[in-house]
Amino acid sequence: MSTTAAFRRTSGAWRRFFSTNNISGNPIAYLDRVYADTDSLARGVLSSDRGSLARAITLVESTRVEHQKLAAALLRALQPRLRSSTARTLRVGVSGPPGAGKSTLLEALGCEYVSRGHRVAVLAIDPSSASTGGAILGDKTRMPRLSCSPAAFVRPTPSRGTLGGVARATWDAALLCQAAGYDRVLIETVGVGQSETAVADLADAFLLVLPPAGGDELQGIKRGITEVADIVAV
Ligand SMILES: Nc1nc2c(ncn2[C@@H]2O[C@H](COP(=O)(O)OP(=O)(O)O)[C@@H](O)[C@H]2O)c(=O)[nH]1
Ligand SMILES: [Mg+2]
Repeated sequence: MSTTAAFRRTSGAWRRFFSTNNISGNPIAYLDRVYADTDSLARGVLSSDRGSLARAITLVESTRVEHQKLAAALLRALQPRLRSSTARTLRVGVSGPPGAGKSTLLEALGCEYVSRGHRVAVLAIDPSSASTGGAILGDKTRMPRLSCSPAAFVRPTPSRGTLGGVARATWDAALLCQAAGYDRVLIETVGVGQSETAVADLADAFLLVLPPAGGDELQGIKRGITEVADIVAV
């Protein structure tokens, strides 16, 4: 279904959305402009426009088939920038059980990177509720200073039931941040157990955050998530 057809199907709700959010012009044209014109979206991402980056991430996260085609076209358009920026971009994956202090640590790490002149993107993946499908996307509230920094972009993302602690589109979202000129991409997973190591595959460095008093020395040398960690923070 095209964007326009989708709009017509749900036009009542969308019309209310456009009128209450004061978006002028033809709403159908607005939707087409935002999501179908991948060229201008790509230009927005390349010029580090936050709004364009946010919309581009929404596009790659979408499960609709036509959005996935547009997302692929968008990433193709960004290829030259991605090739030239890979060497200076560092992706750090951060994992650990819920409440271990991942978001708090990322706030400190991100602010330190910003003070050293880096541009920092944080992709914080929040658990989606198994019963309602919703997510509270609360990690951003743990990063009050970083969220307000002009050199940082903090994006909470619902996990939507993907296992391994990362969302399906996290890899693409990290590439978009890289294309937008963020040279430090920090990925916080949903709180994971012992064997969810997916984020280690998509990051250059994997930081495991563990709460203290989690067991003896044997716990530390058990196979699983500790095995793939580059750094363990307690
Ligand atoms: N005592 C103590 N509390 C911490 C530390 N780091 C984080 N916390 C607290 O632990 C709670 C969970 O932190 P959060 O960063 O949201 O954990 P996450 O779920 O792993 O992202 C919060 O109330 C933090 O204030 C720490 O180093 N020491
Ligand atoms: Mg967190």
